[in-house]
Amino acid sequence: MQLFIGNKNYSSWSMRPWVLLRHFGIPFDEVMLRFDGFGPASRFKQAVLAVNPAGTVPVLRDGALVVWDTLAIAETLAERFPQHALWPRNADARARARSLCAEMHSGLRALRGACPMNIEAQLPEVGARVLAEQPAVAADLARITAMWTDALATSGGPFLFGEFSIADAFFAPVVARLRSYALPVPAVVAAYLDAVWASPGVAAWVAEALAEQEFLDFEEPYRSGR
Ligand SMILES: N[C@@H](CCC(=O)N[C@@H](CS)C(=O)NCC(=O)O)C(=O)O
Repeated sequence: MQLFIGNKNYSSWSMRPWVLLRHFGIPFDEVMLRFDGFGPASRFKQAVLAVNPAGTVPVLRDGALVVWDTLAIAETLAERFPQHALWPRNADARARARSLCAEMHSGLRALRGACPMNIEAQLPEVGARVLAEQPAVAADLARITAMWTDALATSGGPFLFGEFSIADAFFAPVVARLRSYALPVPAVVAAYLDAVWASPGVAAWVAEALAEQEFLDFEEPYRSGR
């Protein structure tokens, strides 16, 4: 199995399936398609289009089978590796976990737009400013806090549904954003951020993201250099 991904410091969608595979110890080969732009002439776009007609990472390839889009990849992995509880084993918890992932996948756009993932960056003043100036970002933060607080209260933690699952992998890039932009969260959510950051798949991704040391200006609305 090959997983095609983008730069670890920036590629929030790539992070999700990579973290999931690493957390559960599922073997795979990583293929890094470094971002050099997203235009049709970029090396990244040409390389990714050769694998995935949708032109995005992540992509899972196994022989002739190509699966793209994080939700489809997560579902495929859950089906292929039933020995691991990628989704919660309990049916109600699984349905709630799917709802959280679907909301993440299609929503929370204001936060995603204003606070792009940038694992190595520390931008607390930007976080304070966007929170004060953009009510939609504050609304997304309130929604995330409510979702997580509710799931953690029901499961008892330390992860959203007790043990680490696809839901935590889906929100790992949000955890990275809340940390980088120092967005304020209640204590129960702060403990969840720490649990996710310390979990093995996420910690491995973060270590490799920090080692990249590559500055991509088109991914950097707030910094002019490292
Ligand atoms: N809905 C897709 C989104 C994937 C996506 O947007 N990936 C970004 C990298 S994080 C990308 O490949 N962008 C290339 C482009 O926008 O042209 C998924 O869930 O996989």
